[in-house]
Amino acid sequence: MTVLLTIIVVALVGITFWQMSKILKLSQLKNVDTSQVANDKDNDTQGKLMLGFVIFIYVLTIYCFSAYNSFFLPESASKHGVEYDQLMLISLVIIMITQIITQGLLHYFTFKYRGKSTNKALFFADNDKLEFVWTIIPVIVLSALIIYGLFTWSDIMNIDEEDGDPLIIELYAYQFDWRARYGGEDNVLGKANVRFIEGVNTLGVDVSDSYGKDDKIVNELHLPVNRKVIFKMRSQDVLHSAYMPFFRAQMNVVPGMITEFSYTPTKTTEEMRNSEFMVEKVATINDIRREKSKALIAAGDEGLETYEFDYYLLCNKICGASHYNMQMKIVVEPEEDYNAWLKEQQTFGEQMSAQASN
Ligand SMILES: [Cu+2]
Repeated sequence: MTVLLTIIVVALVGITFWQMSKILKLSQLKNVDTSQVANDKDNDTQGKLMLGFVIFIYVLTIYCFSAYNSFFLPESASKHGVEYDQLMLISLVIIMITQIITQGLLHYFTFKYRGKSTNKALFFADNDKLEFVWTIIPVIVLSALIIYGLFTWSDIMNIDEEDGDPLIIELYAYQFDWRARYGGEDNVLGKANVRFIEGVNTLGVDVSDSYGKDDKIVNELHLPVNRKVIFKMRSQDVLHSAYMPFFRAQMNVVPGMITEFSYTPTKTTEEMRNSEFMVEKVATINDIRREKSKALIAAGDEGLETYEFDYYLLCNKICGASHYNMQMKIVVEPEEDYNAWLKEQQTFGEQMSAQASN
């Protein structure tokens, strides 16, 4: 009954507004300009709106840069990341300067030369010199940017396994977790295929391949600082993406093929934790957590733990329900610590014989 009454009331209010608008229209008929052609007043309003719009965009840009600059990533923790950041910065600065000037001019002139019935447009055919200038400048600037970008890209993407003594690690993705496989003593990964997955052999390592026996499969990625790492990526099920923002690294992980990415970490986890950027950031996060804990404890729940920074390998492709939680901790440490950690890990051969004896 209440619903029916509400509907009737809403309908009646609607009809009232409709009738009132008709009366208003009729009463104003003499003063309203119904012409489709813009008059001076229309042009004046549009001109002022254009100017207002560009000012709004500038203010918004300045606000966003100052309010959100704490969300920028800190200095890169990998060697190639420095090049990558420089390319990004140069492109961004050139684009920003160009767009600030051109958008400003575009909107200002729209305002300045807004239509007036007393004005007459100047007939202007063309100007070769002017056209030459505004064609050649973008050509030179864009070519320089593209060539610079191409060189940086091939520098980062060309993986040379012969160069130095790179560490070979397999990153294995599945819904919804990661595993890392180290080549063992020989630094050579045994062959693998998802068809071999059985029991403890969750990565499908080929048991008949002798290179696989000393491989080590772990769920925490440890990297020695300043040594080049080549990641060979494999997916068990769907498309994933290995994302390591602090190292400026991202690569799709595709079922049925091996994708590669390589970088040299230059900052240990400890160094990153002690950097000015991170100390400040962690302090802010912990302030927020402390405030939230107060509310939680008051409601009878447990408070939040104190946050400590760690590098993470994240999945950056929406791969299913628990995609948001698909992550693996990365520990970058001095060579000795890395060697000590690796020594403690069980080899694939040991895992298989443990399964057999069970
Ligand atoms: Cu994923």
